[in-house]
Amino acid sequence: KESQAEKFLQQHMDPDTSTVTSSYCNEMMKHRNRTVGFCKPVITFIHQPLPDVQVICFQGNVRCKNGQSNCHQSSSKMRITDCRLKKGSKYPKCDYKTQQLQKSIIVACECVQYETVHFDGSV
Ligand code: PAX
Repeated sequence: KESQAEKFLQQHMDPDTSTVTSSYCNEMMKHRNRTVGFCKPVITFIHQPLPDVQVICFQGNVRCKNGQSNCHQSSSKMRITDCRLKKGSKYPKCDYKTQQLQKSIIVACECVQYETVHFDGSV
C-alpha cells in the first residue's frame, strides 16, 4: 500500500508542467486520482520542483482547518492549478474547471520523515 506521503505526491505534484490548457484538470483527475465512486470537489496540483514543496514542512507553522497543529504555510508563492468540480457535474462524468494561480500553499506534514501528507489550502 502506498504511504500517505506517496499519495500526496501522486495527487498533488506536477512539477514539469508550466502552462496548462483548459482540459488539464479533466485529464489529470482521470490519470492521477482515478476517481472511483464519486467526483472529488477540489484538488490542487503544484508546479514546483519537489524540494521547494518538501521544505515547506520547515516553514511557518499554522493551525490546520481540522484543528491539528501540523500545518505549514509556504513562505513564497507557488505555481499551482486548482481543479474545481463544475456545478451539475455528476459521477462518472466528473467535469472540472481549470484555474492557474500563484499562491502561498498550506500543507500538513507528518513527523517520521517530516513529509507532506495533506493539502490544506492556499491563501
Ligand atoms: P486528505 O485525504 O484530506 O489527507 P488530500 O490532500 O489528498 O488529503 P489517510 O491515511 O490518507 O486517511 N493528515 C491530515 N489531514 C488533514 N489535516 C491534517 N492536519 C492532517 N495531518 C495528517 C491525506 C492524509 O493526511 C492525513 C489524513 O489523515 C490523511 O490520511 O480537503 C479534502 C481534499 O481536498 C484537497 C485536499 C484534500 O485531499 P479538505 O477540504 O477536507 O481539507 N484540496 C482541498 C486541495 O487539493 N486543494 C484545496 O484548495 C483544498 C481546499
